[in-house]
Amino acid sequence: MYDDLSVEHFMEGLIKRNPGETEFHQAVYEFVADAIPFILENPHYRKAGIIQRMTEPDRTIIFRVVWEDDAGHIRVNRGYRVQFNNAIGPYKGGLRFHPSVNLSILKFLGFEQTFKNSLTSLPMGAGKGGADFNPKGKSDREVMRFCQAFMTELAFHIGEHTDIPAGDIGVGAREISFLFGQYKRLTREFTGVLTGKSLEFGGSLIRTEATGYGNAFFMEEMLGLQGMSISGKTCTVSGSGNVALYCTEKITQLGGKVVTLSDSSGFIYDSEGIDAEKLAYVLELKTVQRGRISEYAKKYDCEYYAGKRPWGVSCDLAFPCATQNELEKSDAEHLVANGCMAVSEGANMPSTMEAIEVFHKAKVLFAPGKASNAGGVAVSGLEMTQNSIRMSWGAEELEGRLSEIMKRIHQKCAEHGKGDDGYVNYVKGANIAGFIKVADAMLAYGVA
Ligand code: NDP
Ligand code: 2IT
Repeated sequence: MYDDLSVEHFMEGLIKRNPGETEFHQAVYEFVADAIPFILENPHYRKAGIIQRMTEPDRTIIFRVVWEDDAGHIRVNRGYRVQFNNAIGPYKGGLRFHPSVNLSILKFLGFEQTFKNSLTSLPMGAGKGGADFNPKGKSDREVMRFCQAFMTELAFHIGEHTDIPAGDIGVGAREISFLFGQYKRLTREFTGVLTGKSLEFGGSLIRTEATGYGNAFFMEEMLGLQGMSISGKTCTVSGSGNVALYCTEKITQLGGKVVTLSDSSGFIYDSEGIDAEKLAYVLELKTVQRGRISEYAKKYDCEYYAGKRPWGVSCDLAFPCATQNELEKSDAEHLVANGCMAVSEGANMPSTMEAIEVFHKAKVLFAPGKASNAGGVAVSGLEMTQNSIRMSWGAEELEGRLSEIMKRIHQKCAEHGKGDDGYVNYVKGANIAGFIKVADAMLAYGVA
């Protein structure tokens, strides 16, 4: 069965077994392109069928979610939890509420989470879940009823020692509160079963900021290795959600200038930079008013490009922080042509494979999300620890730990990804470093 372990042959089989799951195929391909050559050099992994086991989730749970909207209409959505791998800890990963959610997207996210969580050095396995529910335009009460219905089924499958979900696209503090409240009611237990909770009921300081801050820290590390820093650099950021906004905040604190933000309708270009005051406005616009980024352009009298992404804007550094496949080959070519020197992914798999190839060829520093956005789940891990010991750490301590974790992840990637010419292939580094810990744990368990 494992005689021909070539990337092409392996992918052929995977595509056959998972028809139509294009995002999952993409995430696996990006991984096995590095992992298979490494396995061929380390035959004990090959004999144990590790790569075949790692690409098959432990289980996928799919369920009906029924709820009533404000008009009294009965609505039906599909809920999911993909429990991908618990070799190194309980399943851990976010929940996404977005109309595009399907099994392929959640399998790609759960698969990536395996290596991301491994890279954090914390004991966390990998899972991902969500629903094809669209929170946009829904009232708070509708979102509450949906979350309660969703958790009524999900509660059977999760627990503080088995599976600990958190937020992702469309799932923020409001949704986590409704979900946690329902879990608590159903089980009559107060346990740290979700992370990203509010501070009043077991949440951790810095969790909200962690993914975006961590992404900026990772960029600072990549540049540091080359004797450079974020200070004084012009930066493009996509998205205007949790990750994008806190990434913007940290870039600004580190002396960089962020000139773009976006949402699914278009992007704004503010050549003067998005300072702390403007950022406070966007946070309020997005989390309280739940408005569109075009409002920013009206308020601050800058340019708005409907239906476009920000990658044509000239910049030194780029931070894709919205969603998968939002940065394609032609976008990468524009960035390179305009002098962009480094890209750090805040989102999961925002760059297509062809775009990554362009960056690698041009020797642009490129950090894949599984390394550079790991700060979010890392602080989720710290939230779990604080819940277990019934303590809360201060913001300074947590930000210090986050910064240390991002430094260590960077070191591991550099160790496994450095080429003869000194250029670090961070994709390879993250894949190999993330793989080893999970693979060795799986080997230790024997055939299972
Ligand atoms: P939010 O829901 O807070 O924000 C998402 C942002 O991305 C919004 O600006 C949204 O615009 C935009 N967006 C979503 N879908 C699309 C699309 N199809 N096309 C264009 N823009 C889109 O999510 P997060 O900030 O939490 O997540 C952003 C990314 O970061 C995701 O890839 C997520 O998986 C990843 N991530 C998140 C972590 C976290 O801790 N939250 C941790 C690690 C990674 P609009 O409002 O118009 O939809
Ligand atoms: O993609 C991710 O790492 C997240 N959405 C965060 C997961 C978590 O458990 O905090």
